[in-house]
Amino acid sequence: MALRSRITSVLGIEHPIIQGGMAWTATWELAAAVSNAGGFGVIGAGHMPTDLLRDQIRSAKAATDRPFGVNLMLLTPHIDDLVQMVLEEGVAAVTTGAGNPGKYMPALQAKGIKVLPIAPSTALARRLEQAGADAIIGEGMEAGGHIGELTTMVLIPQLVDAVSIPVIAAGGIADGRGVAAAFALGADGVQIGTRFMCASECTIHPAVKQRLLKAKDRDTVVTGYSTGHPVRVLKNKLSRELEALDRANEPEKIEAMGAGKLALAMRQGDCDGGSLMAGQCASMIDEIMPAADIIRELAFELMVQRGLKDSDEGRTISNEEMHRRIKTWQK
Ligand code: TUI
Repeated sequence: MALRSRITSVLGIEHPIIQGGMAWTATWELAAAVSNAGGFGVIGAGHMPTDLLRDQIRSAKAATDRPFGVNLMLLTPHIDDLVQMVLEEGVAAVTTGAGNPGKYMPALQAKGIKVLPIAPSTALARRLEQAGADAIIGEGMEAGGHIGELTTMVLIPQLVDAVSIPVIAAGGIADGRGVAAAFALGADGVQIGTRFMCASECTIHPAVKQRLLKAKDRDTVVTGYSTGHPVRVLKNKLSRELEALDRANEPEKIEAMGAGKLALAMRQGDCDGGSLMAGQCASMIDEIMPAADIIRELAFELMVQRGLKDSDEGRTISNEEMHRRIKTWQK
């Protein structure tokens, strides 16, 4: 069962599901598994050295014939080198976070690389559309890691009204109900991060996966507001220390204390001293399963939510047809 939308055509994928390109978390193993299952796998570059990201891209290419992408975190100091290397290696698409990728867009697109920037506001989305973005990923503040101010529920419909390119909804989506809700808000697809942290193929430390499985609804907190780069994490010893520094308005100390802490959690499994970046929907995850099963489950739940039967339309239905049916039901 698959739902076609504008984004499945743009990216050449089966399901309108993009995997979040999480730094120190979304390595080639996860990206290849998601792409092999018909979604869009994304390697998270974060602060990764250029040669390591090059190796990651080559490993993903060896593991899948399907399209996959790279997420570039624009705050990283060697971003120009990373872009240059991505231009040399080639990937199907680049997603970007934490800034405006406008100046890199012409070169990437000249190589046939689609650009899908993450935008937390309508103003930035409009600028990115004018700069030629292929789609916009609207990320609500339910998401993990570095976040904007608006919730997914409020951001997505406004983005859909503000731009005419496809909008991907991100932040707080962990199951088929969330995917269906994103489509109801007018999105053409979803980006899912936290749920894929609990994919079998995700290479983060097993201790972090166990923390995610144990998380309850109020177990995340946003730290670092005083730095201008607020970050959502699972509550732990580090987050409490960072909160105290936030209250004391000590942004430099927060930056210093946060350095290297994401890798400490994700790679070494330090769940007290490390930064456990994760979205609010961590509490909705109760099982570690292969990425292909996650995608199958999301696609099935989406179809159930939308009242489709397996036999409908040769098991595939377009977004336009879905909207036509919804209108028919309403009459
Ligand atoms: O980028 C993310 N999530 C991230 S990046 C990251 S690594 C990091 N670590 C410490 C501090 C900062 C980052 C962990 N999680 N999500 C996408 C996202 N992009 N969220 C918010 C934004 C964003 C913010 C401002 C995008 C564009 C933007 O533009 C400002 C402007 O107008 O240039």
